[in-house]
Amino acid sequence: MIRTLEDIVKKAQNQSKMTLAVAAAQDSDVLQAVIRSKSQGIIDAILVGDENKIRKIAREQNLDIEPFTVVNIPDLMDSALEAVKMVSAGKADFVMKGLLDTSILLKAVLDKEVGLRTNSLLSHVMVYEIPNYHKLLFLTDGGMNISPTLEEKKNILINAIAAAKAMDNQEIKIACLAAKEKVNNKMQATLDGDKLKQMGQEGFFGENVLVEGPIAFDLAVSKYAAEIKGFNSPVAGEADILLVPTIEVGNGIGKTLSYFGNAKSAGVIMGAKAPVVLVSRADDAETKLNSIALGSIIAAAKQNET
Ligand code: COD
Repeated sequence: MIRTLEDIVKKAQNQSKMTLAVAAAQDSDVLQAVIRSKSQGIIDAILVGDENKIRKIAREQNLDIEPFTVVNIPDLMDSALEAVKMVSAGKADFVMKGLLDTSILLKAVLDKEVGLRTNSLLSHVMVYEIPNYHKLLFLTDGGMNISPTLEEKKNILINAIAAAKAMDNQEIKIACLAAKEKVNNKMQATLDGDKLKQMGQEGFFGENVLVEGPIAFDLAVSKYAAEIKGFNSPVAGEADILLVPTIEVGNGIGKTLSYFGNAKSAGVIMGAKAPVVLVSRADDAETKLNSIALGSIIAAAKQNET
């Protein structure tokens, strides 16, 4: 069972090597992560972006980018479109964000001609290794869907379940977060959590998937808190996936885990033809390497589906 981000890296090392297309690769941490991923046998890569800047960073920081093809496209939108096009054309298996705004890359991914759209909703999944939690915690969606409807939350869960399954999770426990466990008509998160739980009970999300909701953060991750509050659920203190009601909640929980909880993380967009590695510019090279490993496992899993 995969319990740490290191296990994810090991799994990626033991599968067939995927090719990564990096959009706007002129970023020191991105280049370092790509070089380390290559030297650890996880990926091959194509660097799309401002070639002068890419080579200058490599020279100044003594980074060996010789193993990689560099495609010179300085314009950010064009570089995102080209990286995405490489995946659509089968020249690469997945795509990663370099030094550009998230929304630019997402627009390229959603491009009707060259993008990676499917009939599914695209959504962001983060995976956290937290020192005082006993397993990996998946958090969704703190990166793409701004204020999802119930229907969108259902699809966000389908994507997160696929990510957890690709990490070999056999039984998946989902907490639909809200501020309390009782339904309150004025709190949309409680209404949606209740409906998603019902759908889970009806088997909508498949076998071995338990959905709890509405449920507050403390009860989702702490059996002690659940016991004290008399809340009985197999998901209490055992959540694998946290579904958040809005992007701000997801972003806030994620950043809190990283900055105050010493969590390590990896992140990816699910639901497209191939995974999109979406990391924050402030993330270090290790987080970027973890995300590349996560993306490569999901890329391989998607290819095995077809
Ligand atoms: N999945 C599938 N299709 C989508 C999705 C999605 N999640 N979002 C939009 N689309 C499709 C729509 O159906 C439509 O056909 C087209 O894309 C454009 O839709 P718009 O006009 O609603 O979308 P955009 O292009 O204005 O914005 C889409 C973004 C994903 C860029 C937008 O939702 C966004 O900026 N999200 C927040 C990203 C962000 O800033 N994250 C910050 C933390 S990292």
